[in-house]
Amino acid sequence: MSDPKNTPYAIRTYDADELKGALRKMFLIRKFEEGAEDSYTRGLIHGTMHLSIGQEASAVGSCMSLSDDDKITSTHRGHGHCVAKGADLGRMFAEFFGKEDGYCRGRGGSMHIADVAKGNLGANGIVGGGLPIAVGAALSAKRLGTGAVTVCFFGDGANNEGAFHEALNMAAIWKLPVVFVCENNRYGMSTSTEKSTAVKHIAERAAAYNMPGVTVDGNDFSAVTEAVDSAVARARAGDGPSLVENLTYRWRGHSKSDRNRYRTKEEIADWMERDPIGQMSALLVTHKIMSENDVAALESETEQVIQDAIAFANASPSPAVADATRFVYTDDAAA
Ligand SMILES: Cc1ncc(C[n+]2csc(CCOP(=O)(O)OP(=O)(O)O)c2C)c(N)n1
Repeated sequence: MSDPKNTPYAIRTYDADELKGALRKMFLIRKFEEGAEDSYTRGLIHGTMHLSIGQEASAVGSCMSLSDDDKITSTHRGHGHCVAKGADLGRMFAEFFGKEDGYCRGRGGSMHIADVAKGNLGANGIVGGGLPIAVGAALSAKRLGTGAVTVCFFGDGANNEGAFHEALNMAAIWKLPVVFVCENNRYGMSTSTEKSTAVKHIAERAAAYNMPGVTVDGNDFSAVTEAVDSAVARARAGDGPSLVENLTYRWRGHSKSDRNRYRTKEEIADWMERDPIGQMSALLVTHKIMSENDVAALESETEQVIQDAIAFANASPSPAVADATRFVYTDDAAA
Protein backbone atom coordinates (compact mmCIF):
# COMPACT_ATOMS: atom_id res chain seq x y z
CA MET A 1 0.00 0.00 0.00
CA SER A 2 1.27 3.50 -0.79
CA ASP A 3 2.40 5.65 2.13
CA PRO A 4 -0.24 8.40 2.66
CA LYS A 5 2.58 10.81 3.59
CA ASN A 6 3.77 10.56 -0.03
CA THR A 7 0.32 11.58 -1.29
CA PRO A 8 0.33 15.30 -2.12
CA TYR A 9 -1.51 17.53 0.35
CA ALA A 10 -4.25 18.59 -2.09
CA ILE A 11 -5.14 14.98 -2.88
CA ARG A 12 -5.31 14.13 0.84
CA THR A 13 -7.36 17.23 1.65
CA TYR A 14 -9.87 17.88 -1.11
CA ASP A 15 -12.48 15.58 -2.61
CA ALA A 16 -12.74 14.77 -6.31
CA ASP A 17 -15.37 17.42 -7.05
CA GLU A 18 -13.34 20.12 -5.32
CA LEU A 19 -10.20 19.15 -7.24
CA LYS A 20 -12.03 19.03 -10.59
CA GLY A 21 -13.58 22.41 -9.73
CA ALA A 22 -10.11 23.82 -9.07
CA LEU A 23 -8.76 22.58 -12.41
CA ARG A 24 -11.87 23.99 -14.11
CA LYS A 25 -11.19 27.42 -12.59
CA MET A 26 -7.58 27.24 -13.76
CA PHE A 27 -8.75 26.50 -17.31
CA LEU A 28 -11.31 29.31 -17.07
CA ILE A 29 -8.61 31.81 -16.06
CA ARG A 30 -6.36 30.73 -18.96
CA LYS A 31 -9.19 30.79 -21.52
CA PHE A 32 -10.60 34.04 -20.14
CA GLU A 33 -7.25 35.77 -20.61
CA GLU A 34 -6.71 34.25 -24.05
CA GLY A 35 -10.20 35.50 -24.95
CA ALA A 36 -9.35 38.94 -23.55
CA GLU A 37 -6.11 39.02 -25.54
CA ASP A 38 -7.96 38.09 -28.73
CA SER A 39 -10.66 40.70 -28.03
CA TYR A 40 -7.96 43.33 -27.46
CA THR A 41 -6.42 42.51 -30.84
CA ARG A 42 -9.87 42.95 -32.43
CA GLY A 43 -10.16 46.42 -30.88
CA LEU A 44 -12.97 45.48 -28.51
CA ILE A 45 -11.01 46.51 -25.39
CA HIS A 46 -9.65 49.99 -24.71
CA GLY A 47 -6.76 50.76 -22.39
CA THR A 48 -4.23 48.17 -21.32
CA MET A 49 -4.41 44.99 -19.30
CA HIS A 50 -2.04 42.70 -17.44
CA LEU A 51 -2.35 38.98 -18.06
CA SER A 52 -1.62 36.31 -15.45
CA ILE A 53 -1.32 33.35 -17.84
CA GLY A 54 1.12 30.97 -16.13
CA GLN A 55 0.10 32.01 -12.61
CA GLU A 56 -3.22 30.11 -12.36
CA ALA A 57 -2.20 27.71 -9.56
CA SER A 58 -1.35 30.63 -7.30
CA ALA A 59 -4.74 32.32 -7.75
CA VAL A 60 -6.89 29.20 -7.45
CA GLY A 61 -4.79 27.42 -4.80
CA SER A 62 -4.73 30.49 -2.55
CA CYS A 63 -8.54 30.77 -2.56
CA MET A 64 -9.27 27.06 -2.00
CA SER A 65 -10.14 27.27 1.68
CA LEU A 66 -12.01 30.59 1.46
CA SER A 67 -15.79 31.07 1.53
CA ASP A 68 -17.72 34.01 0.07
CA ASP A 69 -17.54 35.64 3.52
CA ASP A 70 -13.75 35.67 3.37
CA LYS A 71 -12.17 38.58 1.52
CA ILE A 72 -9.41 39.03 -1.01
CA THR A 73 -7.62 42.12 -2.22
CA SER A 74 -6.13 41.91 -5.67
CA THR A 75 -3.70 43.72 -7.96
CA HIS A 76 -3.37 45.19 -11.45
CA ARG A 77 -2.83 41.55 -12.56
CA GLY A 78 -6.10 40.44 -11.01
CA HIS A 79 -8.26 38.53 -13.52
CA GLY A 80 -7.18 35.17 -12.05
CA HIS A 81 -7.97 36.23 -8.49
CA CYS A 82 -11.41 37.41 -9.64
CA VAL A 83 -12.23 34.10 -11.35
CA ALA A 84 -10.78 32.09 -8.44
CA LYS A 85 -13.11 33.94 -6.04
CA GLY A 86 -16.11 33.09 -8.22
CA ALA A 87 -16.73 36.10 -10.46
CA ASP A 88 -19.19 35.98 -13.35
CA LEU A 89 -17.22 35.77 -16.58
CA GLY A 90 -19.89 37.46 -18.71
CA ARG A 91 -19.86 40.48 -16.40
CA MET A 92 -16.06 40.53 -16.48
CA PHE A 93 -16.01 40.61 -20.29
CA ALA A 94 -18.80 43.21 -20.27
CA GLU A 95 -16.61 45.38 -18.03
CA PHE A 96 -13.67 44.96 -20.42
CA PHE A 97 -15.88 45.93 -23.38
CA GLY A 98 -17.19 49.04 -21.57
CA LYS A 99 -20.76 47.70 -21.35
CA GLU A 100 -23.57 48.34 -18.86
CA ASP A 101 -23.56 44.75 -17.53
CA GLY A 102 -19.93 45.06 -16.45
CA TYR A 103 -18.94 45.02 -12.78
CA CYS A 104 -18.48 48.83 -12.88
CA ARG A 105 -21.09 49.36 -15.59
CA GLY A 106 -18.19 49.50 -18.05
CA ARG A 107 -16.59 52.55 -16.40
CA GLY A 108 -13.62 50.79 -14.81
CA GLY A 109 -12.15 48.13 -17.07
CA SER A 110 -9.59 45.46 -16.26
CA MET A 111 -7.97 47.09 -13.21
CA HIS A 112 -11.15 48.07 -11.37
CA ILE A 113 -13.15 44.89 -11.07
CA ALA A 114 -14.49 44.20 -7.59
CA ASP A 115 -17.07 41.58 -6.69
CA VAL A 116 -18.06 42.36 -3.13
CA ALA A 117 -20.80 39.69 -2.98
CA LYS A 118 -18.09 37.05 -3.46
CA GLY A 119 -15.69 38.77 -1.04
CA ASN A 120 -13.44 40.26 -3.74
CA LEU A 121 -12.65 43.79 -2.57
CA GLY A 122 -11.12 44.59 -5.90
CA ALA A 123 -8.21 44.89 -8.26
CA ASN A 124 -5.92 47.87 -7.75
CA GLY A 125 -3.89 49.90 -10.24
CA ILE A 126 -1.64 51.17 -7.46
CA VAL A 127 1.23 48.77 -6.77
CA GLY A 128 0.92 47.79 -3.10
CA GLY A 129 -2.49 49.48 -2.91
CA GLY A 130 -4.29 46.35 -1.74
CA LEU A 131 -2.04 45.82 1.29
CA PRO A 132 -3.49 48.51 3.60
CA ILE A 133 -7.02 47.68 2.40
CA ALA A 134 -6.50 44.03 3.40
CA VAL A 135 -5.31 45.12 6.85
CA GLY A 136 -8.43 47.29 7.20
CA ALA A 137 -10.70 44.42 6.15
CA ALA A 138 -8.99 42.09 8.62
CA LEU A 139 -9.24 44.68 11.40
CA SER A 140 -12.95 45.04 10.68
CA ALA A 141 -13.46 41.24 10.75
CA LYS A 142 -11.63 41.01 14.06
CA ARG A 143 -13.53 43.88 15.69
CA LEU A 144 -16.89 42.58 14.45
CA GLY A 145 -16.01 38.97 15.29
CA THR A 146 -17.14 37.69 11.88
CA GLY A 147 -14.46 34.98 11.67
CA ALA A 148 -13.62 36.07 8.12
CA VAL A 149 -10.06 35.90 6.81
CA THR A 150 -8.56 38.22 4.20
CA VAL A 151 -6.10 36.97 1.59
CA CYS A 152 -4.02 39.84 0.25
CA PHE A 153 -2.44 39.21 -3.17
CA PHE A 154 0.49 41.39 -4.21
CA GLY A 155 3.47 41.15 -6.56
CA ASP A 156 7.18 41.05 -5.83
CA GLY A 157 7.39 44.69 -6.95
CA ALA A 158 5.13 45.70 -4.06
CA ASN A 159 7.41 44.17 -1.44
CA ASN A 160 9.73 47.17 -1.68
CA GLU A 161 6.90 49.67 -1.19
CA GLY A 162 6.45 51.32 2.21
CA ALA A 163 2.85 50.09 2.27
CA PHE A 164 4.07 46.46 2.43
CA HIS A 165 6.15 47.08 5.57
CA GLU A 166 3.49 49.19 7.27
CA ALA A 167 0.79 46.62 6.51
CA LEU A 168 2.75 43.64 7.80
CA ASN A 169 3.78 45.45 10.96
CA MET A 170 0.27 46.60 11.78
CA ALA A 171 -1.25 43.20 11.02
CA ALA A 172 1.31 41.57 13.33
CA ILE A 173 0.96 43.93 16.31
CA TRP A 174 -2.83 43.64 16.15
CA LYS A 175 -2.77 39.88 15.35
CA LEU A 176 -5.13 40.35 12.41
CA PRO A 177 -6.67 37.50 10.38
CA VAL A 178 -4.86 38.21 7.11
CA VAL A 179 -2.67 36.12 4.82
CA PHE A 180 -0.23 38.05 2.66
CA VAL A 181 0.29 36.15 -0.60
CA CYS A 182 3.20 37.43 -2.66
CA GLU A 183 3.04 36.26 -6.28
CA ASN A 184 6.73 36.44 -7.08
CA ASN A 185 6.85 36.22 -10.88
CA ARG A 186 10.47 37.46 -10.86
CA TYR A 187 9.89 40.88 -12.43
CA GLY A 188 8.29 44.22 -11.60
CA MET A 189 7.82 45.50 -15.16
CA SER A 190 11.36 45.03 -16.57
CA THR A 191 13.23 45.02 -13.22
CA SER A 192 14.15 41.62 -11.84
CA THR A 193 13.49 40.83 -8.18
CA GLU A 194 17.14 39.89 -7.88
CA LYS A 195 18.20 43.46 -8.75
CA SER A 196 15.57 45.19 -6.65
CA THR A 197 15.24 43.15 -3.46
CA ALA A 198 17.85 42.76 -0.71
CA VAL A 199 16.70 39.31 0.44
CA LYS A 200 16.75 36.15 -1.68
CA HIS A 201 13.26 35.09 -0.69
CA ILE A 202 10.58 37.68 0.01
CA ALA A 203 9.15 35.33 2.67
CA GLU A 204 12.31 36.01 4.73
CA ARG A 205 10.87 39.46 5.43
CA ALA A 206 8.16 37.86 7.57
CA ALA A 207 10.73 37.41 10.36
CA ALA A 208 11.02 41.20 10.70
CA TYR A 209 7.31 41.30 11.54
CA ASN A 210 7.27 38.25 13.81
CA MET A 211 5.05 36.15 11.57
CA PRO A 212 5.60 32.85 9.75
CA GLY A 213 6.93 33.15 6.20
CA VAL A 214 7.17 30.38 3.64
CA THR A 215 8.30 30.19 0.00
CA VAL A 216 6.64 27.58 -2.22
CA ASP A 217 6.53 26.55 -5.87
CA GLY A 218 3.63 28.72 -6.96
CA ASN A 219 3.03 26.61 -10.06
CA ASP A 220 2.35 23.55 -7.91
CA PHE A 221 -1.32 23.70 -6.89
CA SER A 222 -0.83 21.28 -4.01
CA ALA A 223 2.14 23.20 -2.57
CA VAL A 224 0.17 26.48 -2.75
CA THR A 225 -2.89 25.01 -1.01
CA GLU A 226 -0.74 23.41 1.69
CA ALA A 227 0.95 26.71 2.55
CA VAL A 228 -2.06 29.02 2.23
CA ASP A 229 -4.57 26.68 3.90
CA SER A 230 -2.33 26.46 6.97
CA ALA A 231 -1.93 30.26 7.03
CA VAL A 232 -5.73 30.70 6.67
CA ALA A 233 -6.33 28.21 9.52
CA ARG A 234 -3.83 30.10 11.69
CA ALA A 235 -5.56 33.41 10.93
CA ARG A 236 -9.00 31.92 11.61
CA ALA A 237 -7.83 30.54 14.95
CA GLY A 238 -6.90 34.06 16.05
CA ASP A 239 -3.13 33.51 15.83
CA GLY A 240 -2.50 36.38 13.42
CA PRO A 241 -1.02 36.97 9.96
CA SER A 242 1.37 34.98 7.76
CA LEU A 243 3.32 35.61 4.58
CA VAL A 244 3.31 33.08 1.75
CA GLU A 245 5.51 33.59 -1.30
CA ASN A 246 4.36 31.75 -4.44
CA LEU A 247 7.22 31.49 -6.95
CA THR A 248 5.67 31.73 -10.39
CA TYR A 249 6.06 33.35 -13.81
CA ARG A 250 3.96 35.41 -16.20
CA TRP A 251 4.18 33.97 -19.69
CA ARG A 252 3.12 37.21 -21.33
CA GLY A 253 4.76 40.63 -21.13
CA HIS A 254 4.07 43.00 -18.25
CA SER A 255 1.23 44.67 -20.18
CA LYS A 256 0.18 45.02 -23.79
CA SER A 257 3.02 47.47 -24.57
CA ASP A 258 5.83 45.19 -23.26
CA ARG A 259 8.37 44.14 -25.89
CA ASN A 260 9.95 41.57 -23.59
CA ARG A 261 13.53 42.81 -23.97
CA TYR A 262 14.60 42.03 -20.42
CA ARG A 263 14.23 38.25 -20.49
CA THR A 264 15.32 35.51 -22.85
CA LYS A 265 13.19 33.20 -25.00
CA GLU A 266 14.89 30.28 -23.23
CA GLU A 267 13.81 31.54 -19.80
CA ILE A 268 10.21 31.91 -20.95
CA ALA A 269 10.25 28.46 -22.60
CA ASP A 270 11.69 26.92 -19.44
CA TRP A 271 8.83 28.30 -17.33
CA MET A 272 6.25 27.27 -19.92
CA GLU A 273 7.49 23.70 -19.40
CA ARG A 274 6.39 24.12 -15.78
CA ASP A 275 2.82 24.95 -16.80
CA PRO A 276 0.63 24.95 -13.64
CA ILE A 277 -2.39 23.64 -15.59
CA GLY A 278 -0.36 20.80 -17.14
CA GLN A 279 0.97 19.90 -13.69
CA MET A 280 -2.47 19.97 -12.07
CA SER A 281 -3.96 17.86 -14.88
CA ALA A 282 -1.14 15.32 -14.47
CA LEU A 283 -1.70 15.24 -10.69
CA LEU A 284 -5.39 14.45 -11.10
CA VAL A 285 -4.72 11.81 -13.78
CA THR A 286 -1.96 10.16 -11.71
CA HIS A 287 -4.27 9.92 -8.71
CA LYS A 288 -7.10 8.60 -10.90
CA ILE A 289 -9.40 11.53 -10.15
CA MET A 290 -9.76 12.24 -13.86
CA SER A 291 -8.78 10.46 -17.06
CA GLU A 292 -6.95 12.27 -19.84
CA ASN A 293 -10.22 12.28 -21.78
CA ASP A 294 -11.98 13.90 -18.82
CA VAL A 295 -9.34 16.65 -18.77
CA ALA A 296 -9.74 17.24 -22.52
CA ALA A 297 -13.54 17.38 -22.13
CA LEU A 298 -13.21 19.85 -19.24
CA GLU A 299 -10.95 22.06 -21.32
CA SER A 300 -13.45 22.11 -24.22
CA GLU A 301 -16.32 22.85 -21.84
CA THR A 302 -14.45 25.89 -20.46
CA GLU A 303 -13.76 27.12 -24.00
CA GLN A 304 -17.52 27.11 -24.61
CA VAL A 305 -18.14 28.98 -21.32
CA ILE A 306 -15.75 31.70 -22.49
CA GLN A 307 -17.40 31.96 -25.92
CA ASP A 308 -20.80 32.31 -24.20
CA ALA A 309 -19.40 34.97 -21.83
CA ILE A 310 -18.00 36.95 -24.79
CA ALA A 311 -21.36 36.68 -26.59
CA PHE A 312 -23.14 37.95 -23.44
CA ALA A 313 -20.76 40.92 -23.21
CA ASN A 314 -21.13 41.74 -26.91
CA ALA A 315 -24.91 41.77 -26.53
CA SER A 316 -24.82 43.98 -23.42
CA PRO A 317 -25.83 47.61 -24.05
CA SER A 318 -23.26 50.41 -24.09
CA PRO A 319 -23.79 53.18 -21.49
CA ALA A 320 -25.89 56.09 -22.74
CA VAL A 321 -23.76 59.14 -23.54
CA ALA A 322 -25.91 61.23 -21.17
CA ASP A 323 -24.91 58.84 -18.33
CA ALA A 324 -21.18 58.89 -19.02
CA THR A 325 -20.31 60.65 -15.75
CA ARG A 326 -22.71 58.63 -13.61
CA PHE A 327 -21.67 55.63 -11.46
CA VAL A 328 -18.07 56.82 -11.28
CA TYR A 329 -18.06 57.87 -7.61
CA THR A 330 -21.69 57.57 -6.52
CA ASP A 331 -24.90 57.53 -8.49
CA ASP A 332 -26.06 60.72 -6.77
CA ALA A 333 -22.91 62.72 -7.51
CA ALA A 334 -23.83 63.18 -11.15
CA ALA A 335 -27.61 63.26 -10.66
C1 LIG B 1 2.67 52.99 -6.65
C2 LIG B 1 2.93 52.59 -8.08
N1 LIG B 1 4.17 52.68 -8.58
C3 LIG B 1 4.41 52.30 -9.87
C4 LIG B 1 3.40 51.87 -10.67
C5 LIG B 1 3.67 51.43 -12.11
N2 LIG B 1 3.64 49.96 -12.17
C6 LIG B 1 2.54 49.30 -12.56
S1 LIG B 1 2.72 47.62 -12.46
C7 LIG B 1 4.30 47.78 -11.91
C8 LIG B 1 5.13 46.55 -11.60
C9 LIG B 1 4.59 45.78 -10.47
O1 LIG B 1 5.32 44.62 -10.28
P1 LIG B 1 4.82 43.50 -9.31
O2 LIG B 1 4.30 44.09 -8.05
O3 LIG B 1 5.95 42.53 -9.17
O4 LIG B 1 3.60 42.82 -10.05
P2 LIG B 1 3.59 42.09 -11.47
O5 LIG B 1 3.33 43.16 -12.50
O6 LIG B 1 4.91 41.43 -11.66
O7 LIG B 1 2.47 41.12 -11.39
C10 LIG B 1 4.66 49.11 -11.80
C11 LIG B 1 5.99 49.59 -11.33
C12 LIG B 1 2.11 51.82 -10.12
N3 LIG B 1 1.05 51.39 -10.83
N4 LIG B 1 1.89 52.16 -8.82
